Amino acid sequence: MGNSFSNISAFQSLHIVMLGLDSAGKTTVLYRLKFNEFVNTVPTIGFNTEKIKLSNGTAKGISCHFWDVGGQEKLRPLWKSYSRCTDGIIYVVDSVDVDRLEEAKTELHKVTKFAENQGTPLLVIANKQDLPKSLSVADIEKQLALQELTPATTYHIQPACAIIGEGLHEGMDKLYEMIVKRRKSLKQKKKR
Ligand SMILES: Nc1nc2c(ncn2[C@@H]2O[C@H](COP(=O)(O)OP(=O)(O)OP(=O)(O)O)[C@@H](O)[C@H]2O)c(=O)[nH]1
Ligand SMILES: [Mg+2]
Repeated sequence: MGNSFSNISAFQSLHIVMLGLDSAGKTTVLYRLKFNEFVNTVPTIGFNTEKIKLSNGTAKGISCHFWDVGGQEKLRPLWKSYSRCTDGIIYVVDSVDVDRLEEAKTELHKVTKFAENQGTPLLVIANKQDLPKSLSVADIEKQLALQELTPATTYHIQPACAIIGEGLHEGMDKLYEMIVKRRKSLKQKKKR
């Protein structure tokens, strides 16, 4: 019981919101995690929600309540209310959609600036790494200016392919670690 993750299993499910431009692969990630297989998607109008018990890695057995919100421009105003007071934010990026990386950056920085999202751990999924010409994680990190996010934002960027699920569990482990750390430091601050 001595490991640093044992505490959180007593928590109710983690509340995770998944955001990103349309066609980045959010819904593919969601159903890959849920069913452990590829599910063909259609563009999300509104949102999808699933309760998923993670089946791998250090976060194995942890229940997560995912909210996957559509990324089309007309739906982005919804992001604010869906991301409010979540335990973690997943931001999915299409690693070959170079022309829209600037747009992805603007939308991400907007989300992390909302007062309610201050300090919420962020997992950036650099998706579609199976495709030729996909940008490297280092390039995406730079183009999204992740190091310029509000100082309170802890983040991890994870290369992934949602089609086969590669990288998703590693990413979830990192997000989970960040959530545990944040909860611990909030608890300590309360004690003082
Ligand atoms: N090659 C490749 N295609 C992917 C990957 N992940 C998703 N896709 C494809 O990308 C397209 C869009 O995926 P979705 O999961 O529907 O994208 P979304 O982010 O949910 O889009 P919205 O619902 O419109 O916001 C689909 O054709 C997926 O099959 C991946 O890792 N590699
Ligand atoms: Mg979708």
